Amino acid sequence: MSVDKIAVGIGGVAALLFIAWFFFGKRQTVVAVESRVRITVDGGYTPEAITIKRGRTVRLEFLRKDASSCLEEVVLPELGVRRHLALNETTPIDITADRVGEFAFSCGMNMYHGKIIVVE
Ligand SMILES: [Cu+2]
Repeated sequence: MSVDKIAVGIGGVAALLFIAWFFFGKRQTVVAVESRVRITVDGGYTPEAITIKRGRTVRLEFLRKDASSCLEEVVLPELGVRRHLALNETTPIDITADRVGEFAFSCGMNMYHGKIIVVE
C-alpha cells in the first residue's frame, strides 16, 4: 500500500469520526430532577435540559461562574421569571409547572438557552 493510499485512508477515518462527533456528540444531556438541581452558568447552562414532574415545585439553583454580563440575568418567560444572578453565588428559583410541555429559559438577551421539560 502506498503512502498516498494510507494518507487517504487516515483522512477518510478522520472525516467519519468528525461526522459522528458532529451529529451525535452534541446531543444534550437531560437530567431528571426530583426536587432541586444545581445549574452551572458558565458559557451556557449545565445541565441545559432537565425534566421535572408536573405540579411539583422544583428549586433551580443557578450558580453563576461566568463574569460576562450576557449571563447576568436568567429568564423563564412562560413562568414569569426574570432574575439577576450574582457572580459566584447561587441564586435559587422555585418553579412549579402546571402543564406538560417544554419551558425554555435563557439569558437576558436570549443568546444562551436551556429548557425544562415537564412530564406527567
Ligand atoms: Cu446573553
